[in-house]
Amino acid sequence: MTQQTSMTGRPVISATGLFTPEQSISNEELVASFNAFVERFNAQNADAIAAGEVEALHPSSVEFIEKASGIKARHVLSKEPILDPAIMEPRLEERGNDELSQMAEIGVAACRQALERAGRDAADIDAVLCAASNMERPYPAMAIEIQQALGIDGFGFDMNVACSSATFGIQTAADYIRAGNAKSVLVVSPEITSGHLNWRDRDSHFIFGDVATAVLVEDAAIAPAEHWDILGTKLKTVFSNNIRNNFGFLNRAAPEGVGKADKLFVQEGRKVFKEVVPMVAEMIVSEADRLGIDPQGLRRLWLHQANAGMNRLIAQRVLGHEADADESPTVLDTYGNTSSAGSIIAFHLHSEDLAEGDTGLICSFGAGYSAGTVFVRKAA
Ligand code: CO8
Repeated sequence: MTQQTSMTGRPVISATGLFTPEQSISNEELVASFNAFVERFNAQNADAIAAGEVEALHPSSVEFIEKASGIKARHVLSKEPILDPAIMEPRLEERGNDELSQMAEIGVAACRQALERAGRDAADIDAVLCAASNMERPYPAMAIEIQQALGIDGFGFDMNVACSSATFGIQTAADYIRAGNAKSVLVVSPEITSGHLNWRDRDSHFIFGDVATAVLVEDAAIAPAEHWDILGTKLKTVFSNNIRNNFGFLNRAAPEGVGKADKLFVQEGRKVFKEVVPMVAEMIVSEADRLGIDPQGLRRLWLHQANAGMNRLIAQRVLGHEADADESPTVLDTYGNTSSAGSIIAFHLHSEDLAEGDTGLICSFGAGYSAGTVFVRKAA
């Protein structure tokens, strides 16, 4: 699905917002907790392991995590229980129907910052799209709760495209503006990934972190002077079993599967790496070509934050040389993989220094597979 700017409205990014949980887990803390769990498991199952009936678990390592992924720490909403070898899950108290839900609360915080940065009042917003990997409940939609909390008169709905939710949300918002159906749309991505990460899985326990981002997409006609023109957006999905999460409302109809590992995040990380890098690099270059943009002239790439090695390879294929931290900034070291929020955090934290006329790319990729590109140019 590809759209070009129409005669009706010209979409721009007016501002972004970021909510970062106060608590953070370092690799050292994470590995100490994981290895305590492994020791406990192996001790408790010593006889079965010796008899060959149960496989011994292997310890994790700080060096492996940093070398394989570039991740050094991740923010979370609920640190203590995640690090408790007897729990290894977040604990977030159930909230009543009259209270803001967890996702709405952090989403609202990110939205408020985006509105403030744009000098925009909630009353001016037409729509809220909650675009994230997981929703706290099926209904009312998270977007409607966020809309209500902010006092927005209009409409909202949820959309889930895993790691690409935010870029899919930006294109959807841009399409409303191109079609003249809205002038100001909030795309909010509250990602509480700690809820669906298997903290007992050595292959993936280090990957994810919690965060919320917001992107205010508006018609250029009403946007603040300082904004980013959206030059073009493109979305792509290709089915893959290499990243799965089989959690869903029909699980109770198959009780034998409830609580199994496939109801959390599982992936074949190596295959994802090999298949997604060429797919995304090719997509970026061909979309740049369609828009008449020289990919090698891109001032900055705000890539999805899953793996430092993936980003190094993608940036090299797009720019034609090894990218430095200025050309392809990373937030993986402190945030980990925050699913759809990753490229938006990178944009939020590393875009103010660019000059008028500079062109850059926000790009997501992940489960589905799904990928999205948003080419932007600084207007002022
Ligand atoms: N400590 C020590 N050793 C380890 C560990 C560990 N923690 N884990 C694995 N090893 C070992 C393995 O056993 C293996 O040993 P051996 O060679 O003896 O078999 C060795 O290290 C190498 O393992 P891998 O081949 O798995 O390691 P890689 O170098 O491939 O690195 C990565 C693993 C980091 C996972 C890497 O493959 C990667 O990042 N791939 C890309 C993943 C990616 O982009 N995924 C996107 C998914 S995100 C997404 O779409 C969002 C979904 C929605 C989120 C939902 C919320 C949770």
